[in-house]
Amino acid sequence: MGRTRGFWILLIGLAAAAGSGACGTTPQQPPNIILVFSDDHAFQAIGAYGGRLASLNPTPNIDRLAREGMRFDKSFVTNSICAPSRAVILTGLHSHQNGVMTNVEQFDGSQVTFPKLLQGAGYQTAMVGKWHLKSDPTGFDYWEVLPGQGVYYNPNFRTVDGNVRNEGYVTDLITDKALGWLDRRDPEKPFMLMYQHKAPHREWQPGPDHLTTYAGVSIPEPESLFDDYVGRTSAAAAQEMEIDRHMTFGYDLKLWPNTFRPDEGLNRSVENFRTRMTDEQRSAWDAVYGPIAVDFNAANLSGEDLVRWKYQRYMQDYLASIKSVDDNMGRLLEYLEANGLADNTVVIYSSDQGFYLGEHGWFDKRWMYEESFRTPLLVRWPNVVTPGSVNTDLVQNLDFAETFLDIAGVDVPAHMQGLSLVPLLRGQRPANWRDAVYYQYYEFPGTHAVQRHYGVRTDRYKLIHYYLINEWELFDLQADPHEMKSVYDNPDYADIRRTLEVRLTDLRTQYAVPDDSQRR
Ligand code: SGN
Ligand code: CA
Repeated sequence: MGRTRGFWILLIGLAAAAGSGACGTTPQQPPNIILVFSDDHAFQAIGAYGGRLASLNPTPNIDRLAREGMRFDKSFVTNSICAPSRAVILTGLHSHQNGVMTNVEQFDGSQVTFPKLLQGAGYQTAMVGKWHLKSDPTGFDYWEVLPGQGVYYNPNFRTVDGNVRNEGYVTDLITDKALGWLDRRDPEKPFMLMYQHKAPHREWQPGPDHLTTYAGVSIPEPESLFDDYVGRTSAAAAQEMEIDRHMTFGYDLKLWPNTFRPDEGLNRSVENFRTRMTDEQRSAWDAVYGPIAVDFNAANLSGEDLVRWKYQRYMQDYLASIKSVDDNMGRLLEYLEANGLADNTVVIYSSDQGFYLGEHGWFDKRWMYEESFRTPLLVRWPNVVTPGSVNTDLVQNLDFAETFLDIAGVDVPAHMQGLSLVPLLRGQRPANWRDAVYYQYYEFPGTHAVQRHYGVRTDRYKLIHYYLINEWELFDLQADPHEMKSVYDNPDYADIRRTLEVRLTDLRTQYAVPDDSQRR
């Protein structure tokens, strides 16, 4: 399966002889690949995607990938949660095939993964940062990962030599390690680096450089901040991810001392992570958060005013955490330029899934609704991707493995279930490109109480089945882009509903999805 260095020399020689080197330049070796991957980074919080936050939340370095590469606007996950998304990316298989259906299962690292195949083809491979798959990473020459979710300040990292505490802020440390590995690698061989942030995952702790970046900034609210969940199934109202009822004061909003809601308990307290900080980090932190708690206690808010205040605090910390991700993207891009690597390195930015920034009154993810089903995808591939291009085809994280193998010129195993995005990156849409994507979420009962569901999305419609309670939703995304009113029972949509039901059954057959209706 693997390809040798001799293969590459032959391939490059043939390409040069055929005059097919991209834009007349012949790369020295197969492209390097860097996947810059963050955790819970909503497309709504990336400048290049526009939207209500774009003007006050510039992400200039991440946006460079869109300006110099391709922005995918219909990029989806197969299962909107962390470990499953990562397992899908490594294997090119849906969750029911790779065995990681929820955050609970351990990844079976003996499976075929794209890093192993690249390694076999002569690539140097590395995995740095959030991993979350429990078993030791396989298929990497070098790995250094956060245990579990990791922490923001002074995190431990797991390595082959054990678990080591590092001093500093996690986003900066992960970048230091990624750039350190690039420095140490063999420059004669191509590389593939998975550079994966913890940020901006809950509990959204800003780094020392951005503690005050959004202080006092008023963030626009989404229209559905006070959603009443009418017009959808019982699942929407039964979740536990509301800013109002489920976001905690001590832990999420970092009020300290946590006098407002002592019932949240110590493990829900900012005190937990303050103790891990150095004296210097803690005084900088307290100088910002101390007065916020004092003002909050004095304001004595309730009802909608309280929800609005929580939303602002949440967003200020979430966006500030992203600032460090963006700064560090700047460091990476500068490094590539300074080291002559920019032209022959494909840089991809994505996240394990999207996130709710107050839409439907929520934080977190899990749903097949757009905010969490969609995930950012930006790809810079100099001399191949047209700068500033935008793609609106249906693509998924299921496609990453095949895409990376294709970029490297490595054969794609027949059992993988995605599609290579390389033709789309070249601006050549295959005539038979997929017309629908399949989704399934399994973690129920579980954190945030989102019902199990599967569904199909086409360019315009989305059909969702909450199969344990046998309730259905159908959305016309053109008429109702925010998915506020299901038209499942609307007779005007009867034909569309039937067509989608057939398409859903076909997809379940195509992907060999087993019946999950009895699982509890
Ligand atoms: C933690 C968070 C949840 C989050 C899950 C999964 N709670 O349990 O809010 O949904 O992780 O996130 S917390 O109290 O620990 O912050 S995932 O990105 O890893 O899937
Ligand atoms: Ca996540």
